Amino acid sequence: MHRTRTRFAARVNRVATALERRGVVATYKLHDLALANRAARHKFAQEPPTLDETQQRIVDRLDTEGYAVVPFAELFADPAVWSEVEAAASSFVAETERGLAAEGEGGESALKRRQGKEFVVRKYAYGVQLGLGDPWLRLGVNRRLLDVANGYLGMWSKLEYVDVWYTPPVTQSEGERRSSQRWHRDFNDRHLLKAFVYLVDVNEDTGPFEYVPRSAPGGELDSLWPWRPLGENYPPQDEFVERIAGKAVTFTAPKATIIFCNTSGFHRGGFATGKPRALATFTWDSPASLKALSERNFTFVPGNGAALDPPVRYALT
Ligand SMILES: O=C(O)CCC(=O)C(=O)O
Repeated sequence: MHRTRTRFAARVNRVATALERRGVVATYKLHDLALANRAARHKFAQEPPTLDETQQRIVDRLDTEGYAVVPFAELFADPAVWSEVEAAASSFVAETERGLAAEGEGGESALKRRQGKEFVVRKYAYGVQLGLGDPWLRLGVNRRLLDVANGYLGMWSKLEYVDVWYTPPVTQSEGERRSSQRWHRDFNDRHLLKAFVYLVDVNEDTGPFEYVPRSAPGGELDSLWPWRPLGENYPPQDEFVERIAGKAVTFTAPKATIIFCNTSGFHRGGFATGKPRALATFTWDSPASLKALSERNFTFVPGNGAALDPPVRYALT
């Protein structure tokens, strides 16, 4: 009796989960084709960003390869922008290293980690309230970046994620790559752009980001374990490595480099073996993603009522 009931419950659960998955996929497709993304594309067509030569070069490269790399100073001519980023990065790194030292001595810390990705210490993780007084949020909607995101996605995008990550080198006992250190496609959206801003020099033993060019939807490698809403996004790693046969690019680069990437294509990173890695990361995606597939990691708290540029307001709300 107990076995029968248990089997029945498991079946109900499976059916419910399958129905729920189908609902999520249908909602995503509907918003992509007809509702939210259509409105976002219309806004973009009515008020497209004016890109300068550097921004246009980034968008063109994203269009063909799915990634683009640019020194921070090339996109932000005003050195004060980097100074502010550097100061905020130093205090996050110092705070994190104090917390890690305390943990090493058996003490407690307030460091933020996520289950399954404990190897990364995060400044914000999820559920944080941010206003434009926050330097990282301000950077995520700075028009130098936001206009690239919107120009590439061909719509007014949503800023979905903003955070700063510190990845200490793996210990001997951790050994193997886990989670996003393995090759995968991001689940969030097919209309997806991430930026990684390196806050330290990143070489082979600092856990560089890696990417397979042209593997995002629309690229010539998109049929390789293709992106699907709620699809299987971690392929068998051995087979994957055999099939991409040296096509991946490894982003070793100095501090103050920005890597833009459509991470619905294949990527991995953060497997630091020698030195800690620190970076800021931003995700812009389509409103359809927020309706069905993803969750923002922050809530925007408007400030003193100063008017925001329409694309900035759209990105934050
Ligand atoms: O940490 C990295 O370099 C990779 C991160 C990643 O896989 C992601 O943000 O989707």
